[in-house]
Formats: sequence, C-alpha cells, structure tokens
Amino acid sequence: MTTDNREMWRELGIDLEQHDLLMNALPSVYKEIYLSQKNRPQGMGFFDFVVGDIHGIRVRELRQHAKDGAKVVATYCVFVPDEIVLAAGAIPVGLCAGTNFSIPAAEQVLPRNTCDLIKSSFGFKLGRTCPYVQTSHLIVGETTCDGKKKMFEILAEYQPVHVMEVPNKKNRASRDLWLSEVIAFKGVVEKLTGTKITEENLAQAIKLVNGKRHALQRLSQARKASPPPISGKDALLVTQVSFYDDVARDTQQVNALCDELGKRIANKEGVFSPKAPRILISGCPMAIPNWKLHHLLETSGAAVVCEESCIGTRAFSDLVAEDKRTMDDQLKAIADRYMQIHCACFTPNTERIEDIVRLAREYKVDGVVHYNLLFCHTYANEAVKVDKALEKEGIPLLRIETDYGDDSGQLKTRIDAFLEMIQK
Ligand code: BJ8
Repeated sequence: MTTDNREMWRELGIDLEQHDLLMNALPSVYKEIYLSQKNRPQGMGFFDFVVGDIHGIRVRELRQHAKDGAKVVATYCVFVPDEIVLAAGAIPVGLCAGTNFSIPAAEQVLPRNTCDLIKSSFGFKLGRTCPYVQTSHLIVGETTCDGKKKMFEILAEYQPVHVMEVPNKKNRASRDLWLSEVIAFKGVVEKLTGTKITEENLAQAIKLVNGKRHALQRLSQARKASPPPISGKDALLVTQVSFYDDVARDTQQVNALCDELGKRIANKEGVFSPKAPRILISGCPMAIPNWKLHHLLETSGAAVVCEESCIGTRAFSDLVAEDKRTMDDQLKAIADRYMQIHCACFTPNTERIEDIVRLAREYKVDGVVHYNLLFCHTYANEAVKVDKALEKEGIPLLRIETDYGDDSGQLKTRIDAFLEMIQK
C-alpha cells in the first residue's frame, strides 16, 4: 500500500480506516486462494499484478482519464452496452460486488433478506470503501431483478444513476422496448460526455469489445482440453478482471495467456490430473473477489472447466455484428446481441436451460453445480427447470445456495459427497 495510493483514496473521500481493513485482508486471502496453486500459467502474472494493486493502478488511470476530460461509467450488469460508453470516449467499469466486507454498511439501509450481491455493491457506496464508485461520474443500473431495481432508486440519492429497462420476455415487443432503451442510453452517454456518437466511433468500439469477447472465448475453448491447462479459479479471475481493466490491454493479455495455453494443450500439460472430475458451474454471477465455490471445488479434487454465468459464458459468447454501416443498424445489432443474454430475469428462459445442457456436453463435464445466492429468487426458481433438464440428460447436479459468509465447512461436506458420487 503506497502513500500515493492513500493520498488518492483520501482525495476520493474513501473511509480510510474501513478501507485499510479490506486492503490488509486481501493479500493473505489471495495468497491462500491463488498463489498457492501449482503449475499456474506464466500469463497469470499480469492478473496477479492487477489484483495485487486492485485499488491503485487502475483507479489512478481512471482519474487521469477523468482529469483529461473523459467520463467514467460504472455498471453492475452485462446488459449495459460497453460499446456505447466507449464510442463516446468514456470508460466503462464493472463494479465489484463480491465481498461480505461491504455488507454491514448496506444492512443499515437495505433489508437483510436481500441477495449479497446487491448488498455488497450498495455497501461500497454507503461505506465509501470503493475508489471505483467514487471515481465514476454515472452508475448505470438495470431492471433485471426487483431487489436491484429498488436498490438503484436508493443509490440515486447518493450518486447519479441511470436505469435501463431490461424486458422480461423475448418477443418482438420486448426487443423493440430494449432497442428503445439502447437508443435512449446513447443519448444519456452523449449528454454526459458532450461527445456525439458517430457510425465511425461506434464501429470502432464494437470491434474493440468484440476483440475482448473473442479473447475470452479463446480462453473458454482452451478449458475444453483434458487435462485443463488452467484452473477454473484462474479463468474466473481473468473474466472478473476483464470487467474493469482497460479493454485493449486486457484483450492483449488474455490473448497472450491463450497462446501459452495452446502450447500447454499441445504438450498435454495441465493443472489437474486428467482424472479430476470436470465441473460446470451455472447460476448467479461471481463478482470479484467471490472465489469461494471454485476454491472449495478445486481444493477438493475437481476441475472447474466452465461457468454458465455472467462472469462466464453469458458475458462473452455472443458478438455484435460488425457489418452494419448506419447508426440505426448498429444500434439494432447491439440490441440484438444483448437480448441473447439468457438471464433468469426472462420468462420463459428455455435458452438458458438449453445452454447448460449444451455446455455440459461440449466441456465433457462429469457434473453441474448450480450456484445460487441466498434470496435470489429468479435463479432459485429457475433451478427447478435446470434440475429436470439435467436429470433427463443423465447429468448429475448439485444445487448450492449460499451467500458471502463463511459456510465452507458445510459446503465442503456436500461437495465431497457429490464428487465421490461422480468420480470416474
Ligand atoms: S444479466 S444475472 S449480471 S442481472 S443474484 S442481483 S439476479 S437477486 S445479478 Fe445479474 Fe445482469 Fe442477470 Fe447477469 Fe438479482 Fe439474483 Fe442478486 Fe443478481
């Protein structure tokens, strides 16, 4: 922790005393969970470095951009189109919402029986412990679930918030509603930045974000290999970092990592035994630093090879069409791409169930773990359908409902029993 960082945090209005508690705890947690892993790809060095100074370097960059006149736009959901933010010369930042550290502050205001992801994100603002929130000029929320949309109303009392209406159905009328939201968002960003979004700068931004998604697709593909060339924990971290790092730099680093993984695959070099049970995790997103389930699974002998999640395949599986030339067509292509995110907020949402079955086959998994945050009713109810579909396909499923608290002992008992059952 440098004095420079402290000075910057002070200027941002951070509660230094509370923030110190978080910053002091992180290195030992990271060492235990990440640095203790054997035979990690060298390319993970960059991501270790980024996380090692998680509230330093990147925040400093954002502040410099802000001093140079750029705006910082913070988001909580993969429905917010980064392309529009980048086209206007602003910087999108996916906010952390994965730690129980910020929850006590949130519980002073929000009901306790709210999902931890919502409480964690709100608590960072209320407790003034996140320099990314403090650096941002606008927070963009969405109407994906009731808890979130009500939280955004309260958050708007503390910071400028714009909420995008995500429809609940996938029919033509819903798509038109979503397109109108995308168009309105373009107007909001133009007003914020004072920059007109043109066909040219939007085309560039689409290409840039597609490049990042393509790199993450490569990483995902590499995990199909047996033995897996990278741990699930490391792959999760790479996806988490991609939400807040500079897009071009992140793309380059993920591609370099994938080149290395390609060589590992050719040499049959892996991080786990080829006999390790292969697991697909599906469900609620795991925002940084939520590594609990991956850590438990992988220290119990499993290999997590895929995440059907918004910090996983839902974030990068689809690209925006790059062949559109008019603004209307570009915005339609953006709207169409985002409508393919199969979040449980949609009804019906059969595409997500189909994705889970397809991914289970493609990644040759031995079992699926459905990850549900406590009080997340959309995913919990959808798990009933997931359960039925997997049973029909003969794919074993373990349903986990948890929060950010420490229930590792209980979870480990259930995970051990599941792994023993599916052991090859
Ligand atoms: S597109 S999954 S990132 S909304 S876990 S806050 S749903 S009660 S996070 Fe999500 Fe966008 Fe959907 Fe993805 Fe509510 Fe559930 Fe909490 Fe959730």
